[in-house]
Amino acid sequence: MARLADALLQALKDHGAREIFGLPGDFVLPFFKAVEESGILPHFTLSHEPAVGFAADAAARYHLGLGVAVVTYGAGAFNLVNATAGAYAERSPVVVVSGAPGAGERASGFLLHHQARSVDSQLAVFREITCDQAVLTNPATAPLEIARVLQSARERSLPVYIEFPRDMVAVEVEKVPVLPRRPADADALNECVDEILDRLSAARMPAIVVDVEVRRFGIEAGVAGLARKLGIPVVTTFMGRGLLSADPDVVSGTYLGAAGHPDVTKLIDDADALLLLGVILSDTNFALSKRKLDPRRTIHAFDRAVHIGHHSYPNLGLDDLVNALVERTKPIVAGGRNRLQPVTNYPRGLKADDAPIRPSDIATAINDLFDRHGPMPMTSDIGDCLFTAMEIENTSLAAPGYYAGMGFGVPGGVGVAAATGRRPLVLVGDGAFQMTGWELGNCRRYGLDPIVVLFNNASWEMLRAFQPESKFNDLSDWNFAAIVPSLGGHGTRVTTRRALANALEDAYQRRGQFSLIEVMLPHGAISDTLSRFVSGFKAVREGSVRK
Ligand code: S1T
Ligand code: MG
Repeated sequence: MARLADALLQALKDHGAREIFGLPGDFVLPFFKAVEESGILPHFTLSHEPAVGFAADAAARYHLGLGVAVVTYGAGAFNLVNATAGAYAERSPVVVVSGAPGAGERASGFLLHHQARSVDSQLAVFREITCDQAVLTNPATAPLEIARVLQSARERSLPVYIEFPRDMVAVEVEKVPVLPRRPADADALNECVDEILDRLSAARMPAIVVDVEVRRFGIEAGVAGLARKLGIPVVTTFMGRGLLSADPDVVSGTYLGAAGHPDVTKLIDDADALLLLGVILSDTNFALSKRKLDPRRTIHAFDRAVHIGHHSYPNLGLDDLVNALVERTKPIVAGGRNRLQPVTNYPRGLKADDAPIRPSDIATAINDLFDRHGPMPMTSDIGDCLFTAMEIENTSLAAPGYYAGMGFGVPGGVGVAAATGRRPLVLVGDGAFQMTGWELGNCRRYGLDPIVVLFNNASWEMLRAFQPESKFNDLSDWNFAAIVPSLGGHGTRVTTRRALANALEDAYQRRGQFSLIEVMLPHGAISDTLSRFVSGFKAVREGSVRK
């Protein structure tokens, strides 16, 4: 027997959580006390709940365990809705633990502070954006409910919701078990593998596309091995950028349709069989395709199902599928078909002169930095910084490439630093920095020293690219580098390529405090990738409006 709070914390740890991100409030104070005093998991508090959610999400994306976000009822949890929605969209297993009113308060007859409509409005909202929920009101059933919910998070790699009434913290409960993994049906798996291998071997120009589920289920090495055995090239989606970064020999690049490297686009658009592993079929991933995805040439494994042509295999985990494919595939023999071809060349050798900085100069400078010192884990916000990231070598990256919600980059980087002990490089635009950049002030407390590259164009430039006539996209110059010392960091504002290269090297050498490099971009300067993406997107949109 243990107190429910300790049982939950131990269960989180047993299911792969490594740390807790949170922001307390009165409804969750007793649970937070248990977090602090039990020491079962280390905890990090941040300044605003969206950042708590982004940090937990990015931590999970990096360490492949569970991310945990602990917040108070109502005002806290509703602030976490957008980050949880993003985690759902991008398949990140974040466990939301929210404090809640106790049984006595519920029956008091008063409206409770932080209550929106009914006491259970919050639960109703989170039902929509999590894959499983538990409200811990019954000590007899709580352990099994927690076990089920945490298993759902792991099995589906999606967020879950646990509501913890504040009068339940000290009730005694049984230990929370770890439920056994549900194995795939062996016959179904065999038949599915046969069918996939038949289709791939009959194809002349097959290709593999990978997206985030491949990472979430820890099978990047398996997929790389499969690609080598089959001799089939691998391409990541936009959302899947950074996958298989340890296996550069198998990754041809990132598919961006009309906005991407033409050879990579050709590999996918001309393929006569496509194996889509863990791929989110979203507009950001596929809207710029010349060809619609044809079910007859597509094998799509996603969300525990495999769709081949016009039929489906339910309840097949992606990890089971890939492991079985690897096991059943014979390595290609010398002289056999091997179409592996890393085709993308990333820019290197920045000319360190007094010319103004363009976004692709930042990519070049970062490639040079990584060549000198080895790659750093990256997070990026949405904005031209993420399109510029496509010009950086395929290194590990966490970014909202599908959901496209701003504000992820900085708190995501703080989360990665806290959770992994590694030093991240964060890419962020000035608009997104206005949302969550403040969170850098928490680095000092925890001894974190990320490097932040801020793309300051004094503009919502991505919006301007879509709608150039609107003046509301002009932002003012906040002079972010000057704010940074008061947050405990080191700030440098750079306007030339020489200063950029120097600032990156200095930041790399400076340990013990965060560094912010505020890169001043000339008016209207956008990356080539974003420019191609916007014209492609407009063409698709106009085409579909006309239809
Ligand atoms: N609010 C939130 C939370 N997420 C969003 N994606 C948006 C609004 C809409 C939006 C964009 S891109 C963008 C906005 C406001 C401008 C981003 O500005 P900044 O960070 O400075 O980057 P850059 O100047 O490189 O564009 C999306 C995609 O619709
Ligand atoms: Mg901007």
